[in-house]
Amino acid sequence: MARSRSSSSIRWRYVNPAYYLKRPKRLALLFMAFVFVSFFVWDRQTLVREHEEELLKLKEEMERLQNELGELTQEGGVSVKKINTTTKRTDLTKTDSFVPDPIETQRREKVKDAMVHAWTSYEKYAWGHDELQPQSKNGVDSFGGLGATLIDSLDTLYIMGLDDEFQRAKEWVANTLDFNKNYDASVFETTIRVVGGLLSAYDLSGDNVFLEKAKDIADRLLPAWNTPSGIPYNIINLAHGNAHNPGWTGGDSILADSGTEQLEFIALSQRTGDPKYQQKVENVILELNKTFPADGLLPIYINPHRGTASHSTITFGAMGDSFYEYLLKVWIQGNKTAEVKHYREMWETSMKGLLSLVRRTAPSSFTYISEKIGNSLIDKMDELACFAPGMIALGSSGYGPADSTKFLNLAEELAWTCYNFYQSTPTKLAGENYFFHSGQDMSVGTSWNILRPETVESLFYLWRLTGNKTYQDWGWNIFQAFEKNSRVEAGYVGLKDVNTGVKDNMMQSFFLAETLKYLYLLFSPPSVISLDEWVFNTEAHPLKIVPRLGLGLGLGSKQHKQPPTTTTRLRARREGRFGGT
Ligand code: DMJ
Repeated sequence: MARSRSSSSIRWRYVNPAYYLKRPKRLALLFMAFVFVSFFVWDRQTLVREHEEELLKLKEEMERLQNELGELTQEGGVSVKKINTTTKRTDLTKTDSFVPDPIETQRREKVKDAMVHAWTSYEKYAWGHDELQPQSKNGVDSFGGLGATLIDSLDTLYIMGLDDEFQRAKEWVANTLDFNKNYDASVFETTIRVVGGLLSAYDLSGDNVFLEKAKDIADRLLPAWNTPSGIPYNIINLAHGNAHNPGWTGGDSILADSGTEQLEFIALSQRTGDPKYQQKVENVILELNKTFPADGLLPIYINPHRGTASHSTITFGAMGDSFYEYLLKVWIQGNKTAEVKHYREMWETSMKGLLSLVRRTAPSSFTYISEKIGNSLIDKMDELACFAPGMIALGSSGYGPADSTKFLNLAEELAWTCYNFYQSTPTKLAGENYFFHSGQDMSVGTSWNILRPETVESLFYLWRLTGNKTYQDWGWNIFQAFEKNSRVEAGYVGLKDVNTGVKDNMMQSFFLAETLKYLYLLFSPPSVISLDEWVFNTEAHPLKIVPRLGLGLGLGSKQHKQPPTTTTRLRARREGRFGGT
């Protein structure tokens, strides 16, 4: 009995703390064993949890890859991925931390009223036609009867929140729009207004009908690029696909008409997954790059057989303008990666050439961009070239600090000149072009005004990129001049003469697509169509910036890290100079 009691007490002594207090070595051993076991158990649990997370991730990755596999298209040996840009409507009501300014709000509403007036007049008198003639109250088909004003207006209606109007326009696109027209269409005009307008409506609304229609019309335009050099013919029959150049160019293609389809066709390839559109238009730039001059200035006529420039005018105005604009914007659309580096390089070369055309007037020292034939400069500037201040400002952030400031300053000086094209006339509306005679500052040449957007476009960019509200005030003054001189009972008209104010009978579709849109955005928060997320085509149709479809067409192939976005770099400048907005 005594023995059994003693063996049980021996067994239990190990759980008695007093036993260990007297034996510190054993206590230490016991502690180490405890730590080891705890760590082992904790480590196992962590591993299991990590494996579970890893498995979940792998499962998600597998699902994503399976989805992508379904979307992969094989064409011409090139694997391409359709990029899903619009799974839902774009929400334009997010305005971040923007504090609404009552004056801006009031001005924005006035511009919206103008759009309602223009649109309802078009709906009433010219529905489905290309353009409205407001004085005679009828429609005309200046672009082959493709509903140019209607398509040009889709995104403006959407951005302004005119939802019922947008719906009615969409129904027309879905049910009535027919591109099978025996009509010789301008490849350029049809691309920037119709392909651009439809793609923008698709990006904003996510409605597939717009993408299908964009593909339909682009397929009809594509044979225009089947030339020996790949530089397109500028006119094509929409029903039969016969392409040619206008007689008055002597068989040549026009620079702007040939180099202003890149944004739209690249966007179409991204959204359909079909590389053929992108290939055609990117090849044009590669071809022009082969003989690109040292000053980056191309004459306005290009021979489509040889792919080289013919002796003709060099200008940032009519027939040259948007070629330079698209060099910069394709670089932005391509996320500024190595694959699109040659676009930026070509653009920077052209900007050196632009600097060589810059002159100043006397006595007021207005900065302007002259034109050139051979070695002779011509002291003339089109209002059309007033897109350049906006373009230069947009591209300025891609330079180092010194050049960035230099180009932004140039953009601001040019915008001042363009604003004065308006301010210097009795109607306060700009003429079509200006001459700069010695000692006389500026004088109107061709004196009509057809509701063009270029100056307000530049004011929009400069306001967005500098935060200087002066640009809003200038835009407001121009808007008021349109209201005073161009608003009539059934829409808006141009002026035959900005000196007399005599009216014409045409509401250009770009007034709704561009002029009113840029004015509306000039008085909207910068997050509405942010320049970090969208790029505007030359008809002011915003296209969403999405990952580039790699076709290996670029001169460089390696992707590099994306540089800071335009607005992030310039926001810092804006906060320094103007105390933030
Ligand atoms: C528009 O169709 C486009 O902006 C084009 O690039 C130039 N001309 C008109 C507006 O003036």
